[in-house]
Amino acid sequence: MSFPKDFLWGGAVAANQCEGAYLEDGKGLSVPDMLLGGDVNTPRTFLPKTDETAFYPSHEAIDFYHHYAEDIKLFAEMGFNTFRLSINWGRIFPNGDDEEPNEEGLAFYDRVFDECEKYGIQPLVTLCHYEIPWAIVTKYGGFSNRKVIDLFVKYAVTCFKRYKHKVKYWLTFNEINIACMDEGGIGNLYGLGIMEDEDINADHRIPLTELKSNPQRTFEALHNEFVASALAVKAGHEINPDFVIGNMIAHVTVYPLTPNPKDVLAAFDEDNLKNNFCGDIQVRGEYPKYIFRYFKENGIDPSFITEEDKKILKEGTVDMYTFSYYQSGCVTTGEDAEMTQGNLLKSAKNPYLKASDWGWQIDPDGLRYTIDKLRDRYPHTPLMVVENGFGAFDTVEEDGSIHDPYRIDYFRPHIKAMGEAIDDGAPLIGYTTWGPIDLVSAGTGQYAKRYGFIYVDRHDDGTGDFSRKKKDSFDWYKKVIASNGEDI
Ligand code: BGP
Repeated sequence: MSFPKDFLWGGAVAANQCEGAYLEDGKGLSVPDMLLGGDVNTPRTFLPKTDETAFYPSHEAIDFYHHYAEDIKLFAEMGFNTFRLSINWGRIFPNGDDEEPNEEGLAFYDRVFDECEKYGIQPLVTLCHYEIPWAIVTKYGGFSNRKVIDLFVKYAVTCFKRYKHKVKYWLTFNEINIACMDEGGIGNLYGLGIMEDEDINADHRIPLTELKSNPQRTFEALHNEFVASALAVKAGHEINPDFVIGNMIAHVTVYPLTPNPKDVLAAFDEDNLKNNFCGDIQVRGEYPKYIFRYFKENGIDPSFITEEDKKILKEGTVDMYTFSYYQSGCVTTGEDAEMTQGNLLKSAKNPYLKASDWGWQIDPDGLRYTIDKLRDRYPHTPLMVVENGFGAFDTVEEDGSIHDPYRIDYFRPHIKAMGEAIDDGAPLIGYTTWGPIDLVSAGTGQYAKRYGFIYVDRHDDGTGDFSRKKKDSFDWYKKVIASNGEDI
């Protein structure tokens, strides 16, 4: 098992899940600022700003905005040479369509990148990690409006120019394929900034999984996002030819539940729609043929793909393919299969796998299978796993220690699987675990679903003093990085 010498090791966070300070220094509201927390069985809910007493987890999150120096120091102690974070779009353009960017927002990320530089940590920056400014949702209808392409490109160019000498690695949209997953309107809102008027104007809580959606609007908006991403990639390369700009796909690996050829075909189709479609466009620069059958069978008129857009997609292909991997799922055409929860996707339960408390099926072999498949699909494109991790309840012992062997048990075989994939010839260049420090869950809005090597004293009832503590897994990951993946 041999990780390359210059392998990127680190962790990943998103601004809305860690920063807090949701209106500080000129920031405007972004989508997650409108969402309440749920629990292990209940998804996050949308509540228009009518209830001042409600608890919105992103408003304070883990207060990274004021703790970033302490946190980056801890990451450096673990040996990170990369740190994936997102810029909160609403810090830079509070209303999405402001003439001038917000200087205080820009200055915050200067401070963060300078702190990384102090320790030789390369930032890997996501431009949009579910953080579309709320005003873009209400005023423009999110990416269903072509004007938002220009707003995004202006934002991207502002960041590229400002941080040209501080950031080399960029990602355009986090999990762009969330729009193709079937959890109600959650993908529309998080990924595309679309919410139907009836939901925006509701006077009661709406679970994210019950938001309304309209497939024609979804795929048109997703197309606009592909165009925005491609234009940003092109502009980025003009600003600094050394930039490495990637896409980001939520990879929910699927298997047929049985050897019934009908299940095999159903899994193949699902893999194409949910995992491959967006990556194929962003890596190869054109719509794959299989999607037109799906469009036809689902009454989606593809006339939104113009000749000019096709040219833009070709000119804005990505330099690397990055993805999140947490679990796998099964697909079946049978009707009586037991279903399980998952990251964005409900799927049939795999009898060979265990699952987390949230029903996410644990499958390290699936990671090797996925990387090997991507190696063959995109033979000339470097790959990076930019999210992988285990959400769990943690307990703080009386002496302040936190024993989390279950987290190490999750990571160990996943890291091993990456090593095997590298031995199989995969061009894997880096790995950032999800949530190296506890943060707010994207799916449930919980604090109790903890991912970190670093514990944060903050709880779902709004208590806690935000202090940080190392868990047992902290020293374990430090050792893994120090040995370049040998000592696991
Ligand atoms: C991915 C998101 C992350 C992150 C992760 C874990 O889909 O990109 O933002 O949160 O999933 O999901 P959750 O927070 O719901 O446990």
